[in-house]
Amino acid sequence: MRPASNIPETPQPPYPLIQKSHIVCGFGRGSSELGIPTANIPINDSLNQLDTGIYFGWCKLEVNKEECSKKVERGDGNVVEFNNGSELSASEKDVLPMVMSIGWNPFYDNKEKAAEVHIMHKFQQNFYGSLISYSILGYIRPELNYTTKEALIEDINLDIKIALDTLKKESYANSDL
Ligand code: ADP
Ligand code: RBF
Ligand code: MG
Repeated sequence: MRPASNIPETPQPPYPLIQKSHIVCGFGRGSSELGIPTANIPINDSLNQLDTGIYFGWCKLEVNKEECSKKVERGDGNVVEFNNGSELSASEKDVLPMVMSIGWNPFYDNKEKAAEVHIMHKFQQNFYGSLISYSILGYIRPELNYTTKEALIEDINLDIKIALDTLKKESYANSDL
């Protein structure tokens, strides 16, 4: 059973936590297995200091002009071409709501810690290699294990609802991005 999320009326320190990173590829499981794509972010010192679990906030994508186009073999064996965000439309570069998972994905028993952002927006194309600025505004719950994939998907959808409901509030509207 997931614990209740006691989200305060306004963001409390250490939030907002603002960072910028580039997007890497993982196993490709988010979209193919769960139908919930996640933009994976390399773990750094400050992400490592956070409790593992599910967070929410805002993010903003940006073309990564420094990066040249490359093809990378993803964890599932598929080769993905990095477009570095060059295909993003103007509205896809707006500030968008997100949920973020940091940890070991107990359901998949990952050997490496991962940080992944699901953006609540339907994108026309992937954006591997682009830059992402994000502002974490709160914590929803710890990572859990599940007996079925459907139960994991259901909980992720509840996280998305909690995030969107909270981000509607005036006190959570400012992304600082
Ligand atoms: P991976 O394991 O490589 O992260 P995913 O299946 O999780 O594979 O897919 C992630 C990729 O899908 C992201 O890097 C991004 O380019 C793209 N993508 C498309 N829509 C979204 C979305 N709404 N949120 C996050 N990433 C998305
Ligand atoms: N994986 C887990 O094993 N347990 C979880 O409780 C869990 N919660 C998640 C919540 C959200 C909002 C998101 C975006 C992902 C979550 N994941 C969780 C990670 C999920 O397993 C991962 O995104 C896929 O394996 C694709 O990498
Ligand atoms: Mg992913």
